[in-house]
Amino acid sequence: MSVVEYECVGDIGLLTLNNAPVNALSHSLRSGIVDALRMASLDQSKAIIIVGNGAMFCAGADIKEFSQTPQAPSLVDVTECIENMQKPVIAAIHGNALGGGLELALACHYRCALASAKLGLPEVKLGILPGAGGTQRAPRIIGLEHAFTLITSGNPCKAEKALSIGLIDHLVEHDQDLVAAAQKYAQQVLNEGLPIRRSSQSPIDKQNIDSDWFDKKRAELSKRARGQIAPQHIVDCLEKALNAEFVEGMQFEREAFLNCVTSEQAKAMRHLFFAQRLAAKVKGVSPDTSKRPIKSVAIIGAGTMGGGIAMNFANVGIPVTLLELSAESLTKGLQLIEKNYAISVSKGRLSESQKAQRLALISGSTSYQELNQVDLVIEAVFEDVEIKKQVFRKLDEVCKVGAILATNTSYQDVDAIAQVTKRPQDVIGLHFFSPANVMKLLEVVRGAQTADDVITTSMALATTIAKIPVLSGVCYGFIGNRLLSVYLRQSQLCLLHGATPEQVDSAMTNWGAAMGPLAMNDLAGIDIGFKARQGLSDDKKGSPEVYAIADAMYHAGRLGQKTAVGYYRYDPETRARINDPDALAIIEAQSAKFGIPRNAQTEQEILNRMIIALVNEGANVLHDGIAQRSSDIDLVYIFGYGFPAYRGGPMHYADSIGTKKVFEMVCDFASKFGNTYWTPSPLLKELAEKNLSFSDWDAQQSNSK
Ligand code: T1G
Repeated sequence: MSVVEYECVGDIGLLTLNNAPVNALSHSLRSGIVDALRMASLDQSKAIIIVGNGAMFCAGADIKEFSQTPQAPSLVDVTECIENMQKPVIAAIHGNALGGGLELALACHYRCALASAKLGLPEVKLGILPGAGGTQRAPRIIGLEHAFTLITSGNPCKAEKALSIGLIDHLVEHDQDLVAAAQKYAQQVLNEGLPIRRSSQSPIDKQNIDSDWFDKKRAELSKRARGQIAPQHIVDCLEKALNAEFVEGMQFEREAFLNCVTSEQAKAMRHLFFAQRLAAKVKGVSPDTSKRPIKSVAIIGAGTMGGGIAMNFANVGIPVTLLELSAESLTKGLQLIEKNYAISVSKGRLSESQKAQRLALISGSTSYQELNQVDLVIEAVFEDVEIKKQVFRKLDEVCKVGAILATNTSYQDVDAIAQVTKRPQDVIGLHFFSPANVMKLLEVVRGAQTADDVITTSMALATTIAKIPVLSGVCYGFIGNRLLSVYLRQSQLCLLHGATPEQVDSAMTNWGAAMGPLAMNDLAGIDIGFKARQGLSDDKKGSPEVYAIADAMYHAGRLGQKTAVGYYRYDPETRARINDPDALAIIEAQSAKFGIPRNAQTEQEILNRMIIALVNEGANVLHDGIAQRSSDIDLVYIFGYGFPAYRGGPMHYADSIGTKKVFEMVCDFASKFGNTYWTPSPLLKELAEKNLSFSDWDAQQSNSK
């Protein structure tokens, strides 16, 4: 079956894109389109429709070809070929028209779409920009303001919105046959003698575009997309579109595109694109493994986490029962959920009726008996393993055969929890991140006896509730928190050795992290970390100086934002973070107490201590078989811990430095600070010696299965 099919039906030519699964514009598809258009230009057709076969119109350029030598015809050639046709060309869109797929449609003279279709230019999420005329045609069709939003957000817009901003010309109702409707629309274009409308020749509406419009947009993006290069290039391209001829604008866009696509940022974001698709695959478990139906869910504990978790299921139409010990705490929990939905309504992200629909799916209970028919239970009670075991004994008594029993623990031993039930094969960890209704990451923790269908059901369910699933084995803190503990430890040791809180945090935020470790501690509450450490065995706690500063903050009543003082002082009005000499005094006192000299540290050294420690522990997590692949660890840190996507995650960042260099850095730190906390991971050592990268290791592992 060829990737392009063309037939002339009456006087309408029908060109079908046929490159499953997403009609990615590979070289063969681009060539096929040009050949078919050449055919159409010579046959008796009076108009041509371009439509996609399968799930969607077109998902854009073939991302897999980015690292290959470009082959003609390019996508720009294809769009020129379409626009220069002497017969009206109409795009008939269903499913997704994204990136180059939408650029293809923008080169068409008219566009119609099914009401369920989505249209977008998501290139910025790959660290690039639309490279086939999107930055030049979009502003000519929908104006600069809408083009700016569409291209810099990268988020798709629904067909109805697309019609309202002029991105499409004709909406086809859900229940209609798209091709038939498009043929009828094409006939209407012909009958009404509508012109061949070439968007490259349309002027850009300058209304409301005052002289500093572009600079205002640049300033807005330097906040919203801090550290990213592509968004700034996009504004440059839009400015060129306004101030230059189309051909010159296309040339400018081409150069900007090439600049971005070869950048480290684009490589990092492409890595994440494919990492997300890989993460859902579980080694050793056949993708055909059956899945248990999840039509109803119960959450034990209506606290902040329980409420947020419940919202994820109600958001996708799955009824949820929230269980609490008392009616009072249940009411509190339900009120918090209502408040969260009300905030979404106030921000225009949700309609009142959607809010009502979702709240109607969330019910409360104080009786375990009422959970005897649910398909999945997620325990989200206080982080104490004995309390969790009590809950699981109860669930084991009341839940139906085949129900999945999950724990939202962030650290505890899932196997120990499973052991208190007579059905450990039905027990799994589903570790959500706070706020659970917002954070995209879901660590799926497979226990030693967790059944394959429980794993595949949980991985698929994560996608259903719009989460990114990452599979983890059982160890203290799983993937994310196990690495976090070595990262936070280094942040404390940097303070002891002479850094200030601001130096530690800005090392991470200047690297692109949303927040530094100490500001994060102040936000989460220094008491949380302190109490968690009390439950740790000495070997996990580490030597007394490691958390001496954090403990001193706790004992000084400096718990962070909740007490307006922690590693920083917080302005009572604005909550602005202020450097606090009192905090520094506490830090210096602990250095003195342990006889540790305070020396100046460069920002790079502070950054390296935290990131390289995290990478080294990442290698241990791979070596111990806790994580399936290094790209999974990258997803955990991007979608669970606010690491910058344009760095690709800690393991990808390590590959950009080179495992040999990373190994040497670990050894240097060991010689400088001792190897208590700087023992090179055996896997890191092996990769360095063999001059292999972590992604080489991933590939080897996936080939060895
Ligand atoms: N290129 C290559 N492969 C792609 C692809 C693409 N554009 N899109 C998807 N795939 C693969 C994907 O890896 C997976 O493979 C399979 O298709 C199904 O995808 C010049 C330069 C369309 C919303 O950013 O957002 O155009 O894992 O599991 O959940 O301006 O895929 O099965 O082997 O994601 O239903 C811009 C990217 C490109 C859209 C469907 N386009 N794709 O989601 O399926 S840059 C994008 C998506 C560009 C021009 C520039 C999603 C989807 P495998 P999937 P899905």
